[in-house]
Amino acid sequence: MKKSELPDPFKNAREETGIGKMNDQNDPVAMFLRHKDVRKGAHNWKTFQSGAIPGRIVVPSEVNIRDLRQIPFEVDPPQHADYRAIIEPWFRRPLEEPYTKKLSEIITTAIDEALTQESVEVVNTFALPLQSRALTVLLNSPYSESETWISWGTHVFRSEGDPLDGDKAEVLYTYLDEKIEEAIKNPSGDLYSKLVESEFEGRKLTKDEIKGIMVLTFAGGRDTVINTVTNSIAYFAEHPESLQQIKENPEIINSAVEELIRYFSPLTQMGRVVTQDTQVCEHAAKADTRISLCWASANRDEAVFKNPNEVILDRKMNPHVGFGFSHHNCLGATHARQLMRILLKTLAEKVSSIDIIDFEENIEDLDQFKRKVGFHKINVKFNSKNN
Ligand code: EMZ
Repeated sequence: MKKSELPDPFKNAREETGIGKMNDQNDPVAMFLRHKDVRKGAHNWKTFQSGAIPGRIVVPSEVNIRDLRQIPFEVDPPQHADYRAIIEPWFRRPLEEPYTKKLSEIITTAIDEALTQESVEVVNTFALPLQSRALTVLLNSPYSESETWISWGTHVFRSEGDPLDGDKAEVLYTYLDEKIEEAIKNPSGDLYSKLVESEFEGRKLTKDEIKGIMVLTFAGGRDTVINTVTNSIAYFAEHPESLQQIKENPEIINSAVEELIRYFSPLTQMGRVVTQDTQVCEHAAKADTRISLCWASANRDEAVFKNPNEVILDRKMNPHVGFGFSHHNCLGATHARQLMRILLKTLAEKVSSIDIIDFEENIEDLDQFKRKVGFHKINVKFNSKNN
C-alpha cells in the first residue's frame, strides 16, 4: 500500500446493509454509508436534527465537555438561515483579489522556507502554521495572532487522544471572551467586530452566540485543513507526475482540489439526533437516538463514483460531500478551496519532488471501523525545481 493511500473501511457495510454501527460513550450512532442516504438525511432536518443539546451531533460526542452551542451548525431551520445570513458574506471574502494575494504570500513563504530545510515535519511545522496564518486572513486579525493559535496544537477543542478532556477548550473560550470584549470596546475590521455589530431577528447577537460562531470557526477548519494539506503533500510525494500534470495544465486545479477533498474526506462524519421513529435501509431509527451522515463513506460509493479509490485529478463528475451537503454545508469551504488551489499551484511551480523520510499514521477508531484520516507526523524533504 502506498503511504499516501487512505483505504475505505466502509465498503462492505455500505454494500451489504448501508448502515454502520458505532458505540460512542453509550450513545450509539447508526451511520448512513450510502451517498444517496447521506444526502437525503442531510436534507431532512425535521427528522434528523442538528439543534439537539450542544455537542451531541459531534462524533465522538462532546456533551460531556461543553454546554456552549456552536452556531450555525447546531441550529436547525428557520433560525439556521438567519444566523447564516449574518456570516455568509464574510465567508465569501476569499473570492476577492486582496484576500487571495495575502493567502498566496503566506503559502509561498511556507514553501520557500520548506525548500531550504533538510527535512520538514509536515503536520506540526508546515500544515499547522499554514492553517493558522491563513486563518488570520479569514478573521481579518493581525498576523501575529497566528503564533498563539499555533501554540494550541492541532486540535483547539479536544486534548489529543482523550475525547472526554474538556480542559483544552477553556483556553480557547478564555481567549475568545477577551477578543469579544476588546471588539465591544474598540471595534476594528475583524470578524469579532463584525459579529458585535450584527443583528439577529431584530436584536444584537449575545456574547454566547458570538462565541458559538467563533468556536466553530476555530474548530471546524482546524484538523480538517491540517489533514488535507498534509495528505496532499504525501500524495504528491508519491505522485510527482501529478505535480507535473498540474504545472502543465493549471486549468485542472479546481477539479484537482475537489478530487483531493473527495478522496481525503477530512471530516469523516457528522451526527444528527432523530426526532421521530423512522427507518433507514430497513434499519429502525428510534426517536432520540443518534444517526450520522458519513461523508467519507458516501465519497467512495461505487454507485456514484467510478474507480472511487483512485485519485483522478481531472475527474469530470464529482458530486462529493466532503464539505457536507444541503443547508449545513461548510461555511469555510470557500476559504479552504482557495487555500488548496494556491497550495497546488505554488507546489507545482516550485517543487520538483518530495521524499518521505518517515511517518506515523493517524487512525480514527470508529468502533467497528478504523479509518486512516492522515498522519500524526510525517517527515519529508522538499526538492526545489532549481536544483
Ligand atoms: C465542532 C466540529 C465542527 C466540534 C464541522 O465540524 O469540529 C470538531 O473538530 C469540534 O471538536 O466541536 O466544531
